[in-house]
Order: sequence, then structure tokens, then C-alpha cells
Amino acid sequence: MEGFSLPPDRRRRNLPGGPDPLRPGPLSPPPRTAGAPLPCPWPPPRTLRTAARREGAAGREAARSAPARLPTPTPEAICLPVATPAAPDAPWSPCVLWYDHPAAEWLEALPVGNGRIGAMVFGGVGQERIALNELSLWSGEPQDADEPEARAHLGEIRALLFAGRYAEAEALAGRYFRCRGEGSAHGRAGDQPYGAYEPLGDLTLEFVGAPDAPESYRRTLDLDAAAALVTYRGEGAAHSRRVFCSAPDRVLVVRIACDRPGGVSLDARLSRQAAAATRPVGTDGLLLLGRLYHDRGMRFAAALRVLAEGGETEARGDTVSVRGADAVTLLLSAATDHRGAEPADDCDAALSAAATRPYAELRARHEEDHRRLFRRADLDLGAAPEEPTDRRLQRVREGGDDPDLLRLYFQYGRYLLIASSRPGGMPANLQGIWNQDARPAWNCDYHTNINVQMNYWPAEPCNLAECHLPLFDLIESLRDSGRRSAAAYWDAHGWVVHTITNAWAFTSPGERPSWGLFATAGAWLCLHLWEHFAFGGDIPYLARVWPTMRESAEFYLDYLVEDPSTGYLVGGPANSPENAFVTPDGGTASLCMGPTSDQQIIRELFTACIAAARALGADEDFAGRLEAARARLAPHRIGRHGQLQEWQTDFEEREPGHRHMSHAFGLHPGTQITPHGTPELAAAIRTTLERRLAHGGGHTGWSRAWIINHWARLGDGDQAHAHLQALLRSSTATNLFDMHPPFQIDGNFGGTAGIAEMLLQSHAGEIHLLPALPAAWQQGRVRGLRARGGYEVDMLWRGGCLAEATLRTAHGGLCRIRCSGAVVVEGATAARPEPGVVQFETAPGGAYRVVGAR
Ligand code: FUC
Repeated sequence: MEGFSLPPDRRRRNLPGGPDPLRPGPLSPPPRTAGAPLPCPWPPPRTLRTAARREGAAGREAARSAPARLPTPTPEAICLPVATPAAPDAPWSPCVLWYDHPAAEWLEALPVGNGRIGAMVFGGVGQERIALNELSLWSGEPQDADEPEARAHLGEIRALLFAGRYAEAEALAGRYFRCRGEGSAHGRAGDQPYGAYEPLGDLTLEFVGAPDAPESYRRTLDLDAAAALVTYRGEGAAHSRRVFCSAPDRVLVVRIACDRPGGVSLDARLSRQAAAATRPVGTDGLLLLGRLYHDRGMRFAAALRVLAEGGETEARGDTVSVRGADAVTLLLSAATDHRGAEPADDCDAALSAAATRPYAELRARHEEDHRRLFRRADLDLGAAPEEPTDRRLQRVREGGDDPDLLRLYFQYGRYLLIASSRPGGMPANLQGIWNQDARPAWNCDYHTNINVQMNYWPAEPCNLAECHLPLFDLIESLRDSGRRSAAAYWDAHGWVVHTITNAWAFTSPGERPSWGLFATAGAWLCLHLWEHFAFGGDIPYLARVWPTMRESAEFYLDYLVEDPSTGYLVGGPANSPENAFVTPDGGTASLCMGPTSDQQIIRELFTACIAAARALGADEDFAGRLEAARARLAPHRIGRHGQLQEWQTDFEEREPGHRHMSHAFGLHPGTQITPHGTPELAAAIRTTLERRLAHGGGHTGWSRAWIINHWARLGDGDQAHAHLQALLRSSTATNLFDMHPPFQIDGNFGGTAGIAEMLLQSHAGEIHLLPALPAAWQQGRVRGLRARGGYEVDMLWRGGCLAEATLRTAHGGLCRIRCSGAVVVEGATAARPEPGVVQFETAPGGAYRVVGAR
């Protein structure tokens, strides 16, 4: 981009010698006509490039300051690893979950999805239930929940906190530093403006003449084919059912066949518990139409087409009946008006297009699309026992070991991300895309103080970069309302989001400051924008997202104030996510100035922004301001137990076994604490983890998953493995869904990312091969993991040591590798700057072998 510079209204702030860099003059929230409904913050899909092309120079300028809508990516647009094989290799061994009985409940059903439509398949013989979702289906509406009186009390609350008058500060914050209205209504906001992610409905298939005692029943989820399968025999006939959700054709496909001619007879019903009605369309179709939120909110539709081969078909009421067909293909499309589309038209368009393709073609296109992502990586930890998955899990729960089940868990996490997060769609929420409850836990929203971030930890290292993009669209959708919240609460420039958000770009604090006042969520989210660059190295991409990162950093420059007792910069009022401390008078408080996690996240964002500005050769002044502020951030402290302090003051925790360990952010996913770079702080984090665990820490799925990543970053493979086992044992349902409880998908993604972190790390300026290999994995192999700097890595190990690794590099450059045990580099001349480290120059597109010298 020529002369990457900011639009005039932004340039004013950068002038050297202009207003105080940390306090650039009074602010007023952007004007808004009173009472006017807020527009939906998610603009209809439009690409940045199209805008630029259409409007030439003006377009480019507009594009520069407009929310950076990322183009619908074609593979090559996202710096994919250079050596993606022509036809991605098939998995080393079958990648399937299987069971020998139908699902008795939703948590036993099997998930399919295409990033927009999701379905849970129960696999019944007499009746099949397919529970449906559409990822943008939300109750509620856009709202301005900012408290206009808030910022007038900011100084007072800060002064009370600096004076240690926690109870008074909390009382004031409880009045002014919360959202107006019910907010998320403590997780039950389905009928409130905040809303909730709601189910779409059910597709129920009643099979006429189904066998009472089916034989050889098997229910399978094939992760490589992305399909749920049911097979069984009855009265001498073989019955099969395949369910998949196609992204290229935007439909759910159900294929039912029988090897006896005319052997398929069924009634297909499309229904929803409330706020919708179904009517027949022609002789073989149904249309479900509905509207949420007191009949004035989001409109939605689902359309079904039943294509029978042979037999009779009839549509009546909410049911299509087929009698005596050889095979039946059901196609279902779904849509909402979240982004302004007409749902019924959208459904019809997808359905009509899909119906022109023979079933075999629909299946082939789906598998090709899915495998292009899924087959990029694989893991082999040994043979898979020929046993149903629920029995394998039970054996692990009873203390058994099953390394291949961890491999399956790894691939399941990748599968779930592909199924719940695709470019152009909404990001994966607390349950990914799968929810059957009208009033789901925590509104099934986007919690931004660990949960949505954890959802995306596997995206880059596990070679699914495209699946990261919906999160970036969410971030973009938050900037407008985030600017208003920044001004209303913090008297600050830039944009902010706090602990929770939704499909309506909610950015106000939550309804209770003890958990709702987490102003560093925006910074944490922006680190995902940076990570996408750190792994892929795509400069045009970085230029597109830079305004978002920069504007977030601008907020923190205003959010930080000087601590009168230390002179350091701290932020707040803030909580260390959802944890509380014991005050000097024995009371309990959450809010303070400068909790460690806040400091760490801001430090990490400033570091990323400084590097981004350098990479773009832009905004030097601004980078300089960030460096100055970063140098003044309050440093880490080690407390009386040898632990890393969670707060500026060495308070005791009210709940020593708390599920959040936010002050370990600096170790993971942050990069500022490392065993080699900061051994003292790393040791303090180890003490923190041990104390947490000694008091029952890790008791939720996501908390356990985070701990796996922490141990991996500390290089302790055995501890990481032990917590992987614990994740399977105590936080995993029989369909391998993560349990908070209830079902919460972040643990699945955190566990998957944890396995990748045990095998490959690249956050500390070098590629670390097998940094946390547990003794339990003496031999194994992995392929297609990604490292920052544009590397893709395959490895084979034996006897607990690296046998060989292959590194493919997109961009070339100096490659620094850390690995225990002696290694030889083939294809380059390697230097050995320190024990355990080799480094060598690489050429763009090159591939290099590193061989264990045993
Ligand atoms: C945060 C966590 C909870 C839960 C919720 C969705 O509030 O503290 O454990 O995961 O998010």
C-alpha cells in the first residue's frame, strides 16, 4: 500500500509535540439520533478489494478507513504453507468415532457442520432426529447499553482503588461500570435485547417398517469424510444413512438407501418448538419460516427437498412422506436475515442449485472441500483398538491409557473447527455451532475473557488458517460500538469490548463488574489478528487489519494511568477474570488497578503493534509511543508463595483453585514468559499452577485445556500428558464433546491446541521441535503442523527423541531450531549458536531435513 498513512482525522493525534500522547483531549461519543434503532453491525458480505477496485483512489482511501472486511479468501490469498501436497494425503489411519447403539441423548449424538448450518445426528433405527442450527440465529437486537454516567465516575473509582478502598470502589463501579439494562441477564437473556444463540429446529425421520431388532448396528462419525453414518441390517436387508453438511453447496444432505428395491419408506418432518411454522412446498418440499424475539427480531427459514428414487412422494402439513423408494436424498438449506438477506429466497437459491447436482457429485464436492483443510495435518501415536469410542473413553476414565484416543481427540478438534468456522460465516460460539436449548447456558454467546480466544488456538498451528477468519469479522463488527463504549466508560480513543459479546456487537461491560469489567478483551482479540500474520507472513493482510490493531492500542494508551505509589502505568478498574482476592480487612474484592493479566495482555499487544508497524514500514511515531508506554508498564512480581502475583498487591486468592489463571497469559498464549528467556518467572508460574491444582484447579473443561498448554510451554510433557488424560477422564462426553459442564466447545479446541504445543512451538523467536514430549509417547509422527514465520513441519520420533523432521518454508530466511539431542541439518549449512540450537539460512519454498544424530 502506497505510503501507508492514516486518514486526516486520525493523523491529528500522531503529530509529534501534539496533545499529551496519553491524554489527547476530551472526547464525546460519536453522535446518534435518539431512539433510532441501531443498525445491524454486520454489514452484508462485501470485500475490501471489490470496494477498492470499484472506487479507484477514493475507494482505496475509503477502504483504508472502512472496517477491514476480509475478502472471501481463495486459498492462495492466505499464505498457505507452500508445500500443500497436490492431493492432500489420506490420514495415516481411519479417523472415526463409532458406537454400536443409537444416541440416547443430544450429548451422544454426532456433529456435522459447514460453518453456517450445524446438525446433531442421533442415528435411531425407527426414528432419526437431526437437531438443526444456523450459526447466525440469535434472539435479541442491536442495543446501546452504555451507561452515559460512567466516565464521570472513572477518576473517583480509580482514586478509591489506589487508596485501597475496594468495597467503596466496587459499590460505585456496581452502579456505573456495568451495562444499562439486564445485559446478558446472567446468561439467560433469550428474551432480552442481548439475546441468545437459538436452535433452528428439528428434522425428524420416521422410518416405516423399521426392524425392531436391527443387527450389526453401527453409528460412525468419519472425520476425514466429514459425515455421520448409520448402518444396520434388518429382515435380510442392509440399510445405510449418510449425513453431511456441504460448504460449497450450502446444504445439509441426508442420503438413505437400502439394498432391497423399494426398501425405503419414511415421513420427514421439519419443526421448531416455537416462533415458526412449516408448510408444504410442491409435492416433495417443506418451508419453515420463523421470527424471534417477540416476533420483531431476526427472521429465519429452513427449506427441505426430498428427492426419492422410485416410490411415491407426498407433502402435507409439516411432513413429506415417501413410500417404496430405492433410495432417498434429502437436502436442507437454512438462512436468517442477520446480514440483510431475505431468508426464504436465500434458502431457495441454495436448495435449487444443490438439487441440480446428482447425490454422488454433492458428496464428492463436499469431501474434496473438507479434505483440502482436514488432510493438511495428521498425528500417529500408535494403533487404534477396534472398539467403540464410548468404551475406549470409559477405559480411560477407569485409568487406562489409549494414545490413539488422544490422536482422535486432536483430529476431532480440527474437524469441529472446520465444521463451525468458515470464511464469511459467524465465528464458533461457546458451543461452536451446535445448541439444542432455547435458553442455552451463558446465552451460548461469545465470552471474550478466554473462551472465544481458546476456540481459535488451533487455527494457525493446526493448519486451518482460513477457519480463523470469522473471528476477524467479529472483531471488525465490534469497532463502531466499541468506540462508543471506549468514550462512554473510559473517556478514551480507540475501541473496546469487555467480557461478553454477541451477534449484535455488544461492547458494554457485563451487568456485574466482578466478571463483566474486563477491558483487555479487545487487545487479546487483536493478538489473533497478529498471529495470523506471524504464521502466514501476508503483508497485504496485515495492512488491512492494521487500523483495527492500531485503534485498539490507541484505547490502551488512554486506558493506562500512572500508579501514584509506583510511577508505573496500570489500567483499571479491572478484574483478573472472574477471580477475587482477600482484602486487608478480610473482605472480598475483584476490582483493582493493574491486575497482572491486564498488564500482560497490553504489553503483548504493544509488542505486536510495534512489530506490525515495523513490518509495514508505517506509523513510526505511534510505534514509538507504544514503546514508551510499554517500558512504563508495571512489571511482574513474585509473591510470598513463590507464585507469580495475580495482582499488583500480593493478595491471597479468595478461591485458590479458581478456574481462571489469567496471570499465566504471559506464558500462554502470550510470549513474554518462557523457560529459556525468563526462567525465574517461568518457575513462578509453575508454582502458581501447582498451587491452583492443589486446590482443585482445572475443574472445567476449558480450564483443564489451558493447563495442558501451560505445561507444554513450560516444557513439561508428562504434566501436559497427565492433564490431557484428565481432560478425557473428567471433562469429555461420550461423543467427545468437552464439558464445562454443560457442553462447552472451547475445551475441545484448547486440548487440540495443547497437543500441538507439546510437539511444536515457535512463539519465542525459534522453532522448538518436541518441546514437551511425554514419556508416554515414545514413538510417533506428526505432519502439517505450522510454525510462525511461514513454516510447515513434519516430524517422526522414536525412543522419545527426534528421528527426523522436515521443514517447508514459504518465505525463507534465517531458521533457528531448538531441539533436545544432537541433530544434523540436510540441505543447508547450520551454525550452532548455543547448545541445543541450530540455525541456517533457508530459501523461499525450500524444504529442509533435520535428522536426529543417534
Ligand atoms: C466464563 C468462565 C465460565 C464459563 C463462561 C462461558 O465466564 O468463567 O467458566 O466458561 O465463561
